[in-house]
Amino acid sequence: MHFSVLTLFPEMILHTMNTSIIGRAVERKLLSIEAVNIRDFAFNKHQKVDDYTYGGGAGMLMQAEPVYLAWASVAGERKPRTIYLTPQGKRFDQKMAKELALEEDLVFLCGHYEGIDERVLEEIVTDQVSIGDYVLTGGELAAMVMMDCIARMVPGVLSNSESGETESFSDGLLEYPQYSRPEVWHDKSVPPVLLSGHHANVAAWRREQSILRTLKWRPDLLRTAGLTNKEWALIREWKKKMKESEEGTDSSGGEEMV
Ligand code: 6GU
Repeated sequence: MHFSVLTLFPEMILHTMNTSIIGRAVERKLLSIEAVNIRDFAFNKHQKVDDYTYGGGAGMLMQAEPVYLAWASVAGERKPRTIYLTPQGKRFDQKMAKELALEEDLVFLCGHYEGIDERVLEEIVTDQVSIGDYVLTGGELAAMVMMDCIARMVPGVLSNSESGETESFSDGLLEYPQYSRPEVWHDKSVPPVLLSGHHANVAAWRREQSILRTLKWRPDLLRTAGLTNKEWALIREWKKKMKESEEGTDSSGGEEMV
């Protein structure tokens, strides 16, 4: 898989993406990442890439021509999937990542200032994407979030032990808590079921913990998580207990909820 990033800060991309698991994948040639400096395509005296907006208003806009030429330098004859990172875009999620991971080539366009001249976006951009409802100073961090997420789906990028099968969202639920040695740390013990060696009980406990966490932190995910009737009944019971402990009417003090 090949990523091209059109940016005013290529070193920000290269430095980060050549680190850790993604860096290892680049070294092993499962992945290649190219950062193209848009400023190299500003053929004016001061290599200026921005200008005032027509119609007035605060802030500067990235101009169409250098963005277009930077894109043309990587696009060649093909028209690769070209993603513009913007808070106005469609929200990025695991499903979109899965779909984009099927592409051979992806181009990421990172804007700065108040954005980019609309005319060049119309000509080169196939997808406008946002990584969440907040505003960043530029598209680079958002592009790197997307690349990290997409790259880990490329076969061979993750080792078996890093494989994503049981992680959050693969079954539509948040991940269960995990523990490693020592067995007791800061007076906190590992939940006994995990030491029991009873695989079915461990699996049942983990599933229950996943559902409980999802109920607490991301209840919006429950509806589409494919829960059984028994699990929905459990949720109703937990909710009742949570409500009781909030109201202070629970004699047990809600201890078993934690
Ligand atoms: Cl994709 N870009 C910028 N600049 N800000 C964002 C974003 C993207 N997603 C959320 N905030």
